[in-house]
Amino acid sequence: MNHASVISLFPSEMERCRPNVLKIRQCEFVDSIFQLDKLPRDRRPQIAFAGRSNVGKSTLLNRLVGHRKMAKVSKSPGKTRSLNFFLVNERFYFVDLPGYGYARVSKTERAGWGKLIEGFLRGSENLAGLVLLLDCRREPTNEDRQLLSWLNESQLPALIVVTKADKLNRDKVHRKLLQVENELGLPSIAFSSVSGEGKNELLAAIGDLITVKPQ
Ligand SMILES: Nc1nc2c(ncn2[C@@H]2O[C@H](COP(=O)(O)OP(=O)(O)O)[C@@H](O)[C@H]2O)c(=O)[nH]1
Ligand SMILES: [Mg+2]
Repeated sequence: MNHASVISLFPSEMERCRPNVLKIRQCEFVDSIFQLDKLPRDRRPQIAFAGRSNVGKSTLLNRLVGHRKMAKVSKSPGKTRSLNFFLVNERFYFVDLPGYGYARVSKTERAGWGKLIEGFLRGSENLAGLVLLLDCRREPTNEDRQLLSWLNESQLPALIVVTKADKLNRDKVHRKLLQVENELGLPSIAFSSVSGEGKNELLAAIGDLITVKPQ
């Protein structure tokens, strides 16, 4: 049985096998970056979160850190176009990347974000991995695949979070996880910010990403 099926059938069993679930004690907004030369200079590892707009990224981040402050910052005017850095437990950063896939954004603006995200995923020395969010009812887009290919050049790990898992029955969610794993070749976790499903699993996976980052 592969990873995805274990998770979706026996989440509590899985969580018992992962005693090192990361506990988020503290999370503070540090900076919004519009240019790559302004990245934080310290060596603490960074975990990036990406996904098309409306995928549930703000809601997931709130759920992970346990309060609303984080996504409030990320939603404030101007900061939806920047890389937003949050220091967690004074130990590592969560980096909230701009959502993509908006029809209303101009081509020029989109190209600008693309460059920023591409530069970051290809070049950030302290990036430890990417969490890519996909809506359980949608297919991965070209932009989703593009992000993964930029990251791949740096040979950094990524994992997929299939969001809004409460919108489908268990069987369909399970099939979606398998489909995503097959298509993208990455581990996937089902997540619902309504039920809290997947939260501990995701925290454990993030804990692994931070720990395995070579120095
Ligand atoms: N049912 C359900 N709705 C969700 C979930 N996560 C987010 N949403 C809803 O999806 C919409 C977009 O969420 P948001 O977090 O703002 O998406 P973002 O644009 O990726 O930051 C909002 O109406 C949320 O309430 C979830 O796990 N389950
Ligand atoms: Mg958002």
